[in-house]
Amino acid sequence: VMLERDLENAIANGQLRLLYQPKIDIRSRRTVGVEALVRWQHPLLGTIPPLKFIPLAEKSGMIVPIEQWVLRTACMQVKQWELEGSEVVPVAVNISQIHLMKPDIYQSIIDLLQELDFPPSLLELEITESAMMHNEEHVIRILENLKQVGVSVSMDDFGTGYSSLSYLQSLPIGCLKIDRSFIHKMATDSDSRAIAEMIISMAKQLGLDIVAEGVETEEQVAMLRHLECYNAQGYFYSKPVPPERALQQMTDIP
Ligand code: G
Ligand code: G
Ligand code: MN
Ligand code: NA
Repeated sequence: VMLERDLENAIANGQLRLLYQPKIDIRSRRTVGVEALVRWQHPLLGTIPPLKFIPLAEKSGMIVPIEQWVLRTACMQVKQWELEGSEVVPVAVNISQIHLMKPDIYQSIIDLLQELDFPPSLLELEITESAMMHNEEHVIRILENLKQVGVSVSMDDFGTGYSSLSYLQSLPIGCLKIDRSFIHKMATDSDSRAIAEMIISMAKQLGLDIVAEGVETEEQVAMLRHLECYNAQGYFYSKPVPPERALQQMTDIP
């Protein structure tokens, strides 16, 4: 309860910050996008990870203002990086199911993009497979509207949510992110490798981009290359880092 009250003031008190994890093209090793990940700097408890406070925020409804803050901050950061001489790459923001279900989510994103004069094509939303499976009509309508204006949507943690193939086909998404559990076990477990392989070939058939999550080893990179999955995210390349470090990674020639 105390933590919940603290969370209500976290935005106003400037206690939230964003880290950015690059998405890498494994062929060129260049950053092709970044994912914004929120952290809560609690004055007494130190850094509280999202796995602890996101569920709390979802229960209290605080998740909506938090993710609005994340969206605004991430878009402003991209403009800032551009001012600092970086090539711009799209920024991805995680959107929770609670937020996705808000009737006005589309309009609030449009309003923000207009206010910041931010190119919609540089914003990507990551929505978990399970979050997309509630109120399918609403989800499809929102995603279609977003696609119309150029905001792209990725399905996060794909492979863990049991969505049907026909639903997947009906969703206007641009990208599947293969859940890191499959990538983690890929080298040692032939079933996980088979699942990853199947997801990759299915994504290709459906014309979807694909990102492998949680890539930690050279061996996994080699397997992904063999499967012709060229986008990866994970500790092998970089953990989530502060904006200055992310800028460095984007401007470094690998
Ligand atoms: O960064 P870290 O590995 O600690 O993130 C843990 C989980 O928290 C991940 O599943 C990530 O998607 C989620 N997360 C991070 N930032 C946000 C956010 O702004 N909104 C939502 N819904 N989830 C987030
Ligand atoms: O659920 P989502 O994909 O949004 O979670 C992203 C989080 O996953 C990141 O914030 C990060 O902390 C975590 N993560 C990123 N790369 C790796 C990795 O290589 N290994 C593990 N175990 N976790 C990772
Ligand atoms: Mn994500
Ligand atoms: Na994920």
